Formats: sequence, C-alpha cells, structure tokens
Amino acid sequence: EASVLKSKFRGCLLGALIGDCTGAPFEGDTITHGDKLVIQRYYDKLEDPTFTAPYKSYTDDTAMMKSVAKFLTDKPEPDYRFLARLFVTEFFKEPKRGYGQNIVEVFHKLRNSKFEDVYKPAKEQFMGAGSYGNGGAMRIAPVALYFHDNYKTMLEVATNATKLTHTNILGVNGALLQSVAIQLAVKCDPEAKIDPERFCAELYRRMRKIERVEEDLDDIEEEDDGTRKAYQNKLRVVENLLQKKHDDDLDEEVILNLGNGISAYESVPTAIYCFLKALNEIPSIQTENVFRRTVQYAVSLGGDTDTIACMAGAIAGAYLGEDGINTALAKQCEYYRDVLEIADNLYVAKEGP
Ligand code: 8NA
Ligand code: MG
Ligand code: MG
Repeated sequence: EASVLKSKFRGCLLGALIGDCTGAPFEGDTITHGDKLVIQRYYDKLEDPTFTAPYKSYTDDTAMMKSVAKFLTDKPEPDYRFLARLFVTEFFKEPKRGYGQNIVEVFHKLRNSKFEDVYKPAKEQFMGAGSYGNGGAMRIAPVALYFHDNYKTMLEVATNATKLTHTNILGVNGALLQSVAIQLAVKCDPEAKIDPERFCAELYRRMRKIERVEEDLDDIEEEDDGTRKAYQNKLRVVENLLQKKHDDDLDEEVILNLGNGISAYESVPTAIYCFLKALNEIPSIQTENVFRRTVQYAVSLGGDTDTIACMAGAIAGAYLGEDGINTALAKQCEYYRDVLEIADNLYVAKEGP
C-alpha cells in the first residue's frame, strides 16, 4: 500500500539520521558495563518529550546521504558527475562533519581536476587499493529506497555511487550488502514479525551471488578466499551469534568476530546483526521499542557508533516505517524536518504524488 511505502521511506532516512546524531557522541569509544547504563539513561532522556537540550548534530554519514538523495531526485537519470559535485560542494561547505581521514583527499582531487574523470581520485586511494571504509555503505539508503522494486538497477547504481569514493571490493560490497538489507526490510510487512534467521539466510543467498560475480575480477587473487567470500563468511557469523544467549561476554564476542570499526567489512554485518538481534528483547536494554533497541544496542558496542547505528537504524526504519520511531527522539536530531522532506521528495520522485 502507498501510505505504508511512504512511511517506510521516512522511517529509513529518519532511522539513519537518528543513528548518526545520537551515536556520534560515542564515536571511537570503548563501552564498559557502566557506560551501558549511561547509554540507557541517555536514550530514556532523548525519548522524554519534556527533555530539552541542544540538538544532536549530524555527521558525514547524513551529510553524504543528503547528496545521494539529491542525486536521485534532481535528475531523471543517474548522473555520477553530478553526485561527485554534490559530495564535494557539501564537504567544502561544512568540512568539519567528521569525515574519514582519507576521503578528504578524494574531494580535493575531484575539485582540482574539475571533475574530469570522477572515478580516478578514488581509484588512487591507498596506493591503488581503494578505500574499504564504510563511507559507501553509510550513505546508500536513498538508493535502496528509490530502486526498491528494481534489484538489478539498485545494485548497479549503488556500485557506481560507491566507487566515486570507495573502489576496494570490500568497500563496494559492503555498500551492496547494506542496500540489499534495506531493500529486504522495505519488503517486510511492519505488522508481521521478521524471522531473524530467515532474513539472514536471504542476505547470505544474495551476497553469494554478488561475491561470485567478483570472482572474475583480476585484481582478486584466486586463493584469497577471505576476500572473495568476506561478506558470506560474516553473515554466517551473524547467524551463529543470533543463536547465542545474550550477556556482556556475547557483546565482546560480537566486537571480536563481527567488528565495530570504520571498515565496511567490520561494520555493515555488525549493523545487520544489531537490527536482527533487536527484533527480540535484549536483557540489558529497557525499552519496548524495536527501533530504539536497535540503535541503542548498536551504540553500546562502541567503536564507529554513529555509522553502525546509522546503518542499523536505516534498516530498522525501513522495516517499521515512521510510526515505529519515537517522535521525541527524532526531534532531538539536527536536520530532522529536512530529512522528512528529503524522504518525501524521494518518494514523490519515484512513485509520483
Ligand atoms: P575513508 O575512505 O577515509 O576510510 C576510513 C578509514 O579506513 C581510512 O582513514 C583508513 O584508516 C581506513 N582504510 C580504508 N581503506 C583502506 C585501505 N585500503 N588500506 C588501509 N586503510 C584503509 O573514509 P570513509 O568515508 O570510508 O570513512 C567513514 C568513517 O569515518 C565513518 O565512520 C565516519 O563517521 C568517519 N569517522 C570515523 C571515526 C571513528 O572514530 N570511528 C571518527 C571520525 C570519522
Ligand atoms: Mg560520521
Ligand atoms: Mg562514523
């Protein structure tokens, strides 16, 4: 139904924003048992409509997502040079939004080369290896929404949009996995319960196809099975962790085996795990709300909290829709109204008024 889909567009982008804004204060932290109690109270306050505080600022995750949405709504066909310009303009307008350390070089090179070959600067990163940071995945939500009914095009546009900054296969496939997860979540009925293991198995099936295509590329050595099947292997770990009983030690295991870092490989599967785990109660987190549980759990793992919560929040919001998100919590975030407008514009550009 149309109104459900519209609500899912809003829920997804709002979910990403809330994860980014509320996760950002903890970015880079190691979280102790005591910190988890602090984080519980932090979200209790943010959900309290009478609580007033300066809004939580968004970071690079949302800044770049904004450009991806504009790239889809402002032109009838994907124009990647236009997207590169949007990224660069946004960066130089507000460079202090917590961008990754190396992506900044790409922005400078793009600008200095007058956007001549928009894919060249990213290819040169890390002595030609390309970035495997999670910057491609963290901003991809609008692509997954816009092409929710056209899987092949979604993968193609997500790949090209990512390669403007991240050409390493792990960076690209991380963005693809995040898009696939959002697209699957859009398809799920918000009234019906998701079976976490089935959802994970479906992701695995799709990543097997995606990673198989990459086998043909010459830049990956045949014997490098770890890279060729990176995300398939991670999804097996997700499946395994979902079956374990929850306690503080399990969080350690999650961090150790899935990761909480700035590489796509150590954060996209983690975000998916956070979403799937939070579909059921988590003893250390007191809330009835699945969306909040997802984001709070993601933040409680520490590390790249804004980005992991952003990605997990986008998936949860795409499943639940706007109604699944506490309005008071949303209103604590900078840019909250603008993000709703962006979601509506994206919806209209795609589905018509
Ligand atoms: P990026 O392309 O600069 O990648 C991020 C980092 O990943 C790089 O600075 C490197 O340290 C590392 N990296 C990526 N590819 C390689 C490679 N091939 N070889 C060696 N090292 C590599 O930027 P991005 O857009 O991917 O970064 C996104 C993340 O950085 C987000 O979390 C974002 O919020 C930001 N950020 C994170 C932190 C944090 O402490 N977690 C702090 C500030 C900013
Ligand atoms: Mg950030
Ligand atoms: Mg981050």
